[in-house]
Formats: sequence, C-alpha cells, structure tokens
Amino acid sequence: MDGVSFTNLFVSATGTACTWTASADVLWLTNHFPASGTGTAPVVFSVLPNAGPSRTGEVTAAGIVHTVIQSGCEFSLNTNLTTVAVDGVSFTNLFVSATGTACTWTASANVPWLTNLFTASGTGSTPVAFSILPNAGETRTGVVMAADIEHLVIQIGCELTMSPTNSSFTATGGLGGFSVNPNGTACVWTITAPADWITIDSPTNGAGLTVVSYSVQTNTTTLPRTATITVAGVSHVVEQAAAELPPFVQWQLDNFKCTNCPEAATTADPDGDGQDNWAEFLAGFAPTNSASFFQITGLNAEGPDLRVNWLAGGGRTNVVQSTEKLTTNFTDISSLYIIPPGVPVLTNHLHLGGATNHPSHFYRIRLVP
Ligand SMILES: [Ca+2]
Repeated sequence: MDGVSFTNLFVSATGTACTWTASADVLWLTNHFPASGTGTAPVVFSVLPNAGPSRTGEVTAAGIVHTVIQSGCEFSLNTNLTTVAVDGVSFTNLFVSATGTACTWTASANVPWLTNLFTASGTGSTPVAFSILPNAGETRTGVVMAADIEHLVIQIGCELTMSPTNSSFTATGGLGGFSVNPNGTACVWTITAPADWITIDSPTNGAGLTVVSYSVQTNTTTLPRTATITVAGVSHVVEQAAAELPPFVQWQLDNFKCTNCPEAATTADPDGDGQDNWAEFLAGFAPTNSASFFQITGLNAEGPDLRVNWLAGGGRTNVVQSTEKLTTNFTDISSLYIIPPGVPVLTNHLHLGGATNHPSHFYRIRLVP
C-alpha cells in the first residue's frame, strides 16, 4: 500500500504542564513529530509505502499505544487463460492490476515457447506482453506467472484433415492420391512409403495444403494386401486385391476346394456324366452334378421345321451346327446364342425346313471360344 502522512492523532493532556513523548516501534512509521510535547497537541507521523504484505506498527504517545495497520499489496490478472492457434502470435491482452504504486511484481514463463516476456514492475493495469512460438507438435500448455498469479496458455497442436482416407486397387495397381490440409502453416509433415509395393511420387514432406500422390505396383501374389500411409498421425489405407488366378485353377478351387486332388484333375469325371472336368470347365457346367453337362436334350419336328433343344452353359456362347451326312463337315445354321452368366439354361433353335428338306440331319452345338 502506498505511504501517507498522518496528522489526525492528538495527545490530550489535563494540563499544559503535562509533558509526553512519542515514538514508533517500526522503521516504516517515521517523521513522528514532535518527539515530545506538552498539553494537547497533534502527533504527526508518516507511513512509508508498503511493498509487502499487511503489517502492523505502534506509535506510543504519552505512554499510550496507537496501533497502525497498513494493508499489503494485492494483485489480480484480467484473465487466467489464453488459448492460441498453431501458428505463433504476440499476445498483449494480459494485464496485472495492483492495489498500490509501491506494489512491485515480476512475470516469468515456464516453457521456452513463451518468449519475449515483458518482465515488469508496475501499478494499475500494466500489460504483460509475450510471444508464442509456432507449434509443430501436439497441443501444449505453458504458464505465465505474473505477480505470483498463474496464467495458463494453451496452444492448439497440429491436426491434419485428409481426403480420402482410403483407396482400393485391383491387382494391376495404379496411381493414387489424397489431399492433406493442416490447421496451420507451422504444421510440417513427412511421409515414408509403408510397403515396398507403394511408391510415394509427390514430395515426401511438406507444409500447408498439399496433394500426395503414389503408385501401387501390380500384386502378383494370390493374397490381397493392405498398407497404411501415415501423415502426421492420420492414416490413408491402401487396399489391393489379390492377383487373379488362371480361370481353370479358380474353377477347380470353386468346385473342389483343391487343385492337386484327383477329383480336380482335367481328365477326371467325378460326377460320372461322361464329360471330364476340362470339358465341363470349357462348356460351363457343374463337374459334381451328373445332370449338368453339355447336351442336346431334344429334336422336335414342327411341321417342316425342326426345333433343336439343348442345355447351354452360363456365360458361354453357342452356335447350332448341322450336316446331312457325317462324312461332311458340320456348318453353322444359327447366329450366336450368348448365354447369360449363371447356371446352365435350356435353349432352343428352330431349324427352318429341318424336318423335310433332306432325308437326314445331324446336329451339334458348337462352343464359341
Ligand atoms: Ca463330368
């Protein structure tokens, strides 16, 4: 508290001959005057400024104790919390208020990223300016102590947004990419290729909004694979399908769950329908169902014409052929029959004049490669 001269203390005596003395017991009560007197008279004294806590002294006049209580310094801050973004900033909005001009205070920070602290002593609302360095890491906190009062500083850490966060590739591989968008220019990032089948084509480090591009090699293995490209803790997942198996190998696995087992051999006929596995594979039939095989199911005369009925394999293309004599070549007598994928279906073709024009006709169904 600030000092003051105090003039309102009087000694009253019952007579002018009555003498008295005045003194103080502490050094901060000074200039007491007079040191002695007679009769009724003021006792003037000064109170020195108090830069410390509340204190008590005594002025003893005419043997009577007069207690002097001087309040101490008190401080306050206008705010106890500052929150700042990733990038650095100078901060000037913190003020210390003191109860007197004698009240001195200091300010300090407990972390190196709170810099340029204006360490001061002062009175009233005195700003405590400081700088906050850019934050390339995670969210962090520091403390500015001003007049022994804690002021918390929270600086947001770097965060990236990424789009997209995953990509899928066929076994062939190809080019991929994603954008990274940090929340501040202080945010720098680096990328390392997460697997030997991924190559980062764009710069592997950067700052600010950037597009990352990469290449995925062909997957020659029979297993799908996944790798994660990590940028500042944010993941971009790359998935790649397995290499496709040769069609007959896949067909063996689909039908027999094995490739080297006897029942899956090309020449085996496990369902006993007279067509071996290779023939059933080519024509699109089930090798474990004796009713499922490539066959003409009926020849029916319709007046002068003849309808050829046959079971056609799903996903295959057939053409009807005929010949009049087995000693001559078969010739195509229909256009292409393109059978939808799936199970075999009954199909038919009307051979115009097939029933009457010639003494005999032989039919067969040609499988178009
Ligand atoms: Ca068979």
